[in-house]
Amino acid sequence: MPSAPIASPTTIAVPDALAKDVLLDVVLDVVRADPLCAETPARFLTAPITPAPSVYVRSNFALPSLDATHTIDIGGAVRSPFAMSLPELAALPQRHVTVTMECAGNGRIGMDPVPTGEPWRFGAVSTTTWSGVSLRTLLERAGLAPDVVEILGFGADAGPRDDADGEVRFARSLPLADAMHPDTIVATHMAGAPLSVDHGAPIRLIVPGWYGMASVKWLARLEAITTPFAGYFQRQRYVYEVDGTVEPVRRARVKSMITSPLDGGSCPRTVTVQGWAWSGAGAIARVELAVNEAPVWIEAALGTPASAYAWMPFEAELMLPDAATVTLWSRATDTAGNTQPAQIQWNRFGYGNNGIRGVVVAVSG
Ligand SMILES: Nc1nc2c(c(=O)[nH]1)N[C@H]1C(S)=C(S)[C@@H](COP(=O)(O)O)O[C@H]1N2
Ligand SMILES: [Mo]
Repeated sequence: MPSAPIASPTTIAVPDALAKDVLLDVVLDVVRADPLCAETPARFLTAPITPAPSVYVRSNFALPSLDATHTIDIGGAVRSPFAMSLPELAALPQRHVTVTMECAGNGRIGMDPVPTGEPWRFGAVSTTTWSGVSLRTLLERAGLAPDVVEILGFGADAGPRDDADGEVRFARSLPLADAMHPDTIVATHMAGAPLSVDHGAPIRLIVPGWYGMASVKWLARLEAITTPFAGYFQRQRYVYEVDGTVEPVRRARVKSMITSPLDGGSCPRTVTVQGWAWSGAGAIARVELAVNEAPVWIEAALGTPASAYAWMPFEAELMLPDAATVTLWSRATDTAGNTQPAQIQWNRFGYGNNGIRGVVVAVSG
């Protein structure tokens, strides 16, 4: 039987502290060192598939160290609860999904005033291929009770929080329909290699289309539940809180990002502007570009995304005005009819900033 060994240390997790910092600075922009929260640097965001060492990392607590004997428990409102080992998972049919995953806090720094939380700029988004077993396969084997409404995933990580009593475990629930989608997977591999510790070794959930918090890392237990989960990371964090009303963060809002020319870089007056657009609510229908404050939006050409869950490439050749610097704007619309807003509604924890963003470039020649 094929086994799924734990990842050997990647460039992210080298033993020597100094070497780790040096390597990290090359492949990731570190937002917080411990636990690691780090963005994909802008120069790596031009690639359709993000180089594996530069896939962004977001961890709330100290990393649990799980070994190859780790098993996950599947239980709750099911006919036959069971535990599953890594070799058992590896023996089941494998599914590969190429996914653009974005942290709900990506772009928090662009909000005014900047809410509390990790000061993410614009690189907490990456695209890579995850491999594992459809969550559905495990749920069908367990036999769900007819009144199950959500599937709850527990991570093996926990820690104290300022606004909660005792230790809080990372746990998130998914509506049954999303949990049963064949492309929602219990993943053991990223970019063809066993998961690194930072990305949730040895097992994590991957939920295409949802902001990253749904993709529980270091998966320890799956529980079928008959009433909606109301835990800390479901009702106190990863919620849009506006004037005391709270709405859970779910699928990724429609968004776009100009990757070339680079924000803060330079380009000639005739320039091909390129970037990515994505949405958790459907495919991308349109991307438009604008220069400075001009009220004219120019339709960009769309390319072919790496998968139905991966960002859509766009590009347009523009003739820029004769000015020292210009601001380039992009605005995406998805097939569900959602368009990026000029101004997003501020929310307490700074999630879901999909407001139209301008990149500033110096014009040469
Ligand atoms: N157990 C656990 N799972 C977790 C988290 C965490 O802190 N603990 N962070 C979540 C968040 S907020 C995001 S954006 C993604 C990031 O996944 P990555 O670090 O592999 O990019 O993991 C999610 N899964
Ligand atoms: Mo996140």
